[in-house]
Amino acid sequence: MFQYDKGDEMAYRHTADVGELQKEFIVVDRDRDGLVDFDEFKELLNGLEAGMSEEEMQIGFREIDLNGDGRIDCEEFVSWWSSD
Ligand SMILES: [Ca+2]
Ligand SMILES: [Ca+2]
Repeated sequence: MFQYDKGDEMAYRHTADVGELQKEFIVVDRDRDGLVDFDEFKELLNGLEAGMSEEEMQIGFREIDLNGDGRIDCEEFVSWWSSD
């Protein structure tokens, strides 16, 4: 699973607390239905200027969408963010 071999990375994990991530999730979830769909995910990445192609974004979206229902819920978002 996680490899705690880098000190800096570990410190970062501790600063990213779940409350902050839930706030971030609400910002990303623009229509407030409690789920982030692919369009909302795309807007997030475009806002971050991640410079990813549509295809790369789809691959990333599928990686985060652990239960494969085509939408990212808060739990999936938090576990993605904390494992990055
Ligand atoms: Ca939504
Ligand atoms: Ca999901």
